[in-house]
Amino acid sequence: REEEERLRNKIRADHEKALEEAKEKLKKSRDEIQAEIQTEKNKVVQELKKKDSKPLPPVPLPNLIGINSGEPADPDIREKRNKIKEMMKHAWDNYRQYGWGHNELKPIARKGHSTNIFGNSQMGATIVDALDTLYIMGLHDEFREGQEWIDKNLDFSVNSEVSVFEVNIRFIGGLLAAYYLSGQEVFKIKAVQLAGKLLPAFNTPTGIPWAMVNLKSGVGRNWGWASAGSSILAEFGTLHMEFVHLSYLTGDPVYYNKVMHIRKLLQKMDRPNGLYPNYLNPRTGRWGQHHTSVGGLGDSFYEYLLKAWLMSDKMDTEARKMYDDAIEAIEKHLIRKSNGGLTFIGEWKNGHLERKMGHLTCFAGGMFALGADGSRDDKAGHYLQLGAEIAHTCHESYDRTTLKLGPEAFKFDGGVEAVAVRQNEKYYILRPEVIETYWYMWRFTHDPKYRQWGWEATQAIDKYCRVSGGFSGVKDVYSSSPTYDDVQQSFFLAETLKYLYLLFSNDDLLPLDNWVFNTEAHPLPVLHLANTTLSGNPAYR
Ligand code: DMJ
Repeated sequence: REEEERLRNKIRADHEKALEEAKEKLKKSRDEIQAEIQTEKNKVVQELKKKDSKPLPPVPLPNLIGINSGEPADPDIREKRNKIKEMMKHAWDNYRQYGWGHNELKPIARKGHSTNIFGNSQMGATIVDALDTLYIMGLHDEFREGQEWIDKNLDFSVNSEVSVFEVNIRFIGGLLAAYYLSGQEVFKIKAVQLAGKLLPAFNTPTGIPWAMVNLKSGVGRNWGWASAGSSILAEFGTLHMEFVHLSYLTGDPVYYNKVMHIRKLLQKMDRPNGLYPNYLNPRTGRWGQHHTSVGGLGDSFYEYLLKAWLMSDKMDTEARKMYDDAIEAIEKHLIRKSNGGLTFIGEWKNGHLERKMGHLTCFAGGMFALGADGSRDDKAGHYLQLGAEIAHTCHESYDRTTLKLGPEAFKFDGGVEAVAVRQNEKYYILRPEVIETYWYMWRFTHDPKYRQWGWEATQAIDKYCRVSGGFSGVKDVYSSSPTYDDVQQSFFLAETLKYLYLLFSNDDLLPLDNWVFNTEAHPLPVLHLANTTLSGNPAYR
């Protein structure tokens, strides 16, 4: 009897569930239902492909040059480098004490901190992001502590919705760099596990991934704020380096195929004025709002085109061509000189140039310098000069503040030059981009002013952002009594302190002929792919 009753209840519940699901389906628009069907189809195709694809033969580890030392002979430079190492130790020790295992640290409240990009789970973002900086600084005990935590605690089978881009650049990039530097298998294993969890994000009608994915269910979606349900150029366009390395290390072409599919799709699309809009709808494959930026929402897409070429030992000429085309359009439409003679990169919004530059955009100085060699029509001198001009402008944006730290965005309009106008653009959150550009310019020119500017920034960070519980961002760089935002960003350890340290090291530490830095400053070795095929792409043959 009881059994019968149980069965009856189960049947009733199943029916109700099916009815609810049917009702939900009916609420959806035709487009949405079609998109879902297409997504399902794609999933099946992917599964079939997976079964068909034969694993590639294992490849030898690339030659890992310059992973230790870089000790400068000049005692003054050595002292500065030691100071930066001490700052790293202060940031790490406090995170270790008050935020261990959390994603980031609140240095004033002295507790853990997180944001929605990391989902709702404690994934130790600061540990993963900091590992390679600890390694090159010779902080080996700290490195080992981090490794132990990752080995025992870093678990991706969690019901947590994360940003595909952020997890890729910070976690996969961080783990891969830690693997290459230390040779410890655990980092490679974790990187591959995590990458597997990101793959469902690509199950969209176009293969352009969702911005977010739930690590457990694999369900993806886009940010609510993005134009017309779009995915973001700088997000789906900043996966290439890490995914190529994943295919290289595992022999599984699935990662490589995903990013090459994105590239091919972008290549086929019309671009207004030759510019890539920041928004692309993953259901329809159409551009969203025509907004182009070399700062937030666009930035690292351009960076990864150039770096795909460098990382392939300059074999991936398709990527280089896309970079050259994009940069030419950017120079034509977005780069201008202010009345005061400062070169800036504005933003294109629906046919109009906004004369505003973001702190994020300042990375482009380094990118232009890095791309100078090998540029079309042999314009190396021109691009190095452009890099120097952007570095100068960004330095001015620091120098024209009270704290000598740069604002989040600054204008070149109505008599204003390199200064933030709106209150909500006056903050500095320990970002690396300006220092990143100083470092690239230093490597390519050895002009001492870049070390001098880097040292100014170091002192300002130490004076205004250092608190007893770590380092914090500040809310207003024009105020002599700034308030803190109480966040020690993980990229401060991954990038800002690493680029500073490299700026005061010899060039034989992570030489640029052998290493390419991902957008979170995680160094990945150049791959000599001449004898390896990642998926039959002629660029790699
Ligand atoms: C970092 O996560 C990366 O550099 C990214 O490309 C842009 N934003 C932050 C640093 O500002």
